[in-house]
Amino acid sequence: TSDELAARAADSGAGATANFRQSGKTGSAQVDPERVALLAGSLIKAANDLVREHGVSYDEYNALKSWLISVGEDGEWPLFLDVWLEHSVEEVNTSHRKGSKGTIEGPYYVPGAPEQDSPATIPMREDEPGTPLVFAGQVRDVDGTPLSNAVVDLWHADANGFYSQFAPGLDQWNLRVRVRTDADGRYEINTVQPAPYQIPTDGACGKLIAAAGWHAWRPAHLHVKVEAPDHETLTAQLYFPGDAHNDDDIASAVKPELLLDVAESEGKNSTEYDFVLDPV
Ligand code: MBD
Ligand code: FE
Repeated sequence: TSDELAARAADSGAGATANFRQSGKTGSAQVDPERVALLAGSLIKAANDLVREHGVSYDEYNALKSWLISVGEDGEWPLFLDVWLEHSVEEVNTSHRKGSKGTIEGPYYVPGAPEQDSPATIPMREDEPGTPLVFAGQVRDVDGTPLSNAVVDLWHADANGFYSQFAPGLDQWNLRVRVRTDADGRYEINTVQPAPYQIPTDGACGKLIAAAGWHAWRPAHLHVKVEAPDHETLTAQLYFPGDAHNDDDIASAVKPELLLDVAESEGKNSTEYDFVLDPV
């Protein structure tokens, strides 16, 4: 029903906003005033140039004003920014790396998931829907040394496309885990296949998508943060071959290096993916 959809958009938006406020990333006071003047000035100039270039009408200006107000009311600033801007921020800030490619974090990471040694089974419901998936591989330094003291922090949507803590009715750490690599730097995690993710359609972002005639989908993905002492933390997402949205992700966060190679056998999927971390 539309009530259920409304509850979902409100839940995930408010949840993502509260999650960001708690995250310790809200240090805007630390940005150098010269950079604020440069960046805010550039953004304002770009918007004014656009008004002149496209001859923006008062109806369009008021539609923009109304929509921007609703983005905040719906709690969707984290969603909006992570979908339409974070990919460039990620690109600019990881271009020096020699190790594995990463991609955006998105709005639904929560630190502090339960820790397990490898091989591990992610917290899930007894009747968790979806095809079982074994996600395994090795974590190494750029010189090839296996990293035995690394952690693979994995989080993903369930087979209905919902993230725990951002949709009602799911345990706090459902499909969220931190797995320590073994003596050979290897990890193995038993989980289930995530579903493709659709941006909530009834919030401000969904209304923009509908008004522009775009689609609201991200391809199915696993999120990871791979951490090891004295190494840069790698934030990545891994995608499944054949997904209809690998080529037109609304969040522009797919890279060819992030496509998994998945083997299927007796109704179970398995995949191997190695991570290479840059030294700090
Ligand atoms: C997601 O699951 C996600 O990963 C991003 C980047 C944006 C919205 C939902
Ligand atoms: Fe996601």
